[in-house]
Amino acid sequence: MKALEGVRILDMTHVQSGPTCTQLLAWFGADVLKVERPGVGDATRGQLRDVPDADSLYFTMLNHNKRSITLNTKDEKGKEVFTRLIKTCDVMVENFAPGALDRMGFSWERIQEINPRMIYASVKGFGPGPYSECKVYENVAQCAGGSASTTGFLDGPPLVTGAQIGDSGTGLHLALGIVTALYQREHSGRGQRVLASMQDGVLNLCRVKLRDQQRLAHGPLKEYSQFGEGIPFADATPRAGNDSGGGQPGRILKCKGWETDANAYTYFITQAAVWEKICDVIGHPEWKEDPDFATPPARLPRLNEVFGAIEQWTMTKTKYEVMEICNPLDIPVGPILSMQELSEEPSLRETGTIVEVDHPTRGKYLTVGNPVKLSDSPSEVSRSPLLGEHTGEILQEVLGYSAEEVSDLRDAGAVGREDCGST
Ligand code: CAO
Repeated sequence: MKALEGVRILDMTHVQSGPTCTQLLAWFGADVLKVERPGVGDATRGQLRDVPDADSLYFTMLNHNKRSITLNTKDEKGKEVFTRLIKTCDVMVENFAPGALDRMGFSWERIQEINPRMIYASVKGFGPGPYSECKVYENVAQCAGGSASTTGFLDGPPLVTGAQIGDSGTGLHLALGIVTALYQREHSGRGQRVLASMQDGVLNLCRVKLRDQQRLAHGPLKEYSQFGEGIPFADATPRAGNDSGGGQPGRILKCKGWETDANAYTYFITQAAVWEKICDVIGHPEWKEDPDFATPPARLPRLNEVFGAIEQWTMTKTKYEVMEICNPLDIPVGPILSMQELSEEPSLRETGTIVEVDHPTRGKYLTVGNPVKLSDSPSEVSRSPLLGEHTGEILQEVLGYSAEEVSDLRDAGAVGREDCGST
């Protein structure tokens, strides 16, 4: 048994945020039925293609362990099929532009009429308010959720981060909302509406910056490098480069080979508890007793000097040597790992965090597996479905249509011709 076995998901998601959520639910064992427009499908199937005529990595890496049915939900016969899917499923997930499901004729009220136990979960760019009707993509969410204004260097423009905190981050939030609603349904017997907005999701992940916004009212942020550099703080939480966000100052420092290797760097944290060991390692044992360096408050105005000295040491070592020396001493450091290094890391393959998948039209490729490991519900990654691959199977086995009825639906254009399958 998988944790979510028996839970059936009506997956109306596309692009990244919604598909991340339903992929997670599929990894936990839910039966995810991905509904796609006949002949078109999720737009990401054709975006950033690297292999001609094969589903893109963008699509495959977000849609593992799902079944695909092509269905025109704007066609009258298609709507009948869609209604039967709503009756049969436990959860419906969508991330269309605001109002798309209502325009199809499936408002929350209508969905409740069809299936009062249905959990109807949505990702939207913004929650209720002035921007609720806006279409939103990843970087817009990063900007609107506070991430961009607090990322980058003080003397540079706002920056977006490569981590997809707006899309995949909100997908994670939504998945939590869905399983929580499923749990409540055990007691209430009723479904409910679940909304995760991308702005809310990003802001939730940026909460330490909202913390700092309020601390600013009580004085400068002493752990920010600009404090030691004598640069006054303005009214809003500033960009802090690679400064550590917590109370233990840290920075990215050069390592041996940095001149030619873009990732020959380490993150180094001067945790107070191991300060004396750091002094010994970097060859400054005198700092242990020096009142200018011996205590965390004394060091805060001198972080440039402190990290300058540590970098003189890290530049004599590779990022892996820094790790090997510091780890046994409990000094928190971390190498800057490239995607190439991560994809070749054996331990990540062993845990299923990175897996190789075979696909009938594109061949073998790497993807991330489930980042959340359950001891009683291990996740196996199976390839993403071809467009409409399971249309016939879902219509007959899940919804109980006869082979003849399936042919009629196909001839009427309510479902796609891609399916073939058992029909
Ligand atoms: N049959 C018939 N019609 C279908 C269908 C089906 N199976 N599936 C989708 N459609 C229709 C929808 O009904 C909608 O039609 P209308 O505009 O006439 O109502 C249309 O296809 C697609 O809707 P969309 O506006 O959502 O698509 P888009 O490409 O223009 O916008 C996006 C994409 C992501 C900007 C928008 O969906 C959005 O803002 N979503 C919410 C926020 C979000 O999730 N963003 C993250 C995306 S990942 O970066």
